[in-house]
Amino acid sequence: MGRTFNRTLVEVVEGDITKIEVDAIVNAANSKLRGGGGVDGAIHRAGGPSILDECKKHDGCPTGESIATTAGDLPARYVIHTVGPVWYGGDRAEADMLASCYFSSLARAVDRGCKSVSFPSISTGVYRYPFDDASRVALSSIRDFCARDTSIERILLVAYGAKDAGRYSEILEEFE
Ligand code: AR6
Repeated sequence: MGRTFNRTLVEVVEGDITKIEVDAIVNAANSKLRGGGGVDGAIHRAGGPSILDECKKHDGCPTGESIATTAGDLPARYVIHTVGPVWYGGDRAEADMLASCYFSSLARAVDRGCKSVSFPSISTGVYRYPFDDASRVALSSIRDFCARDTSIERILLVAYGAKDAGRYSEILEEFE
C-alpha cells in the first residue's frame, strides 16, 4: 500500500527493517543510546559495533529528538536514532513527542542528503503506544513534514508482521 504526500511516496511494507535497502534507517532507541531489545537490538546486531561506538560519542538523546550515526554493515548510509515516548495513557504529551520523533528524524535525514528513509513503528513495542493511534500520529507528522520539504522521495513504514502491516495500510488508505 502506498500513496503520495505532496511529492513523497509513502509506503507500508512488512518485514525486518534491517534487511531493507534505504539511505537512512530510523531506530526506536532509548534516551541512553546504548542499545536495547526490539528493533534497537536487531539494528545493533545486524549493523555491528561501529553503530554503538558512534552512539557513545553522544550524551544520550531526549525523547522526541533524533541523532544520526553510521549504519555500519546495514544496507543503508545512516541510522537515525530517535527516542519515542513511553505510553502512560495519552495525557503526558505522548502524541506530541511521538510526532516529534518522525519530524526530527526526517529533518536529520534531509541534513544528510538522504532520499529514502525507513521507519519502524516507534513506541508500539516495549513502550506500549497503541498501534492504531501511533500510526495516525506517524502519518500526520510525516504528511506535515512532506508539505514543507520535498527532498525525500520515498518513506517506508515497516510493519513487523502481517497484522500490523494490514492495519497500517488501512490507516494510510483512510488518511486525509
Ligand atoms: N523490524 C521492524 N520492526 C520491528 C523489528 C524489526 N526487526 N523488531 C521489532 N519491531 P520496540 P519501542 C517492531 O519495542 O516500543 C528497546 O529496548 C515491533 O513489533 O522495538 O519504541 C529500546 O532500546 C514494534 O511494532 O520499540 C527502548 O528501550 C516496533 O518495532 C525500547 O525498546 C517498536 O517496538 C523502545 O521501545
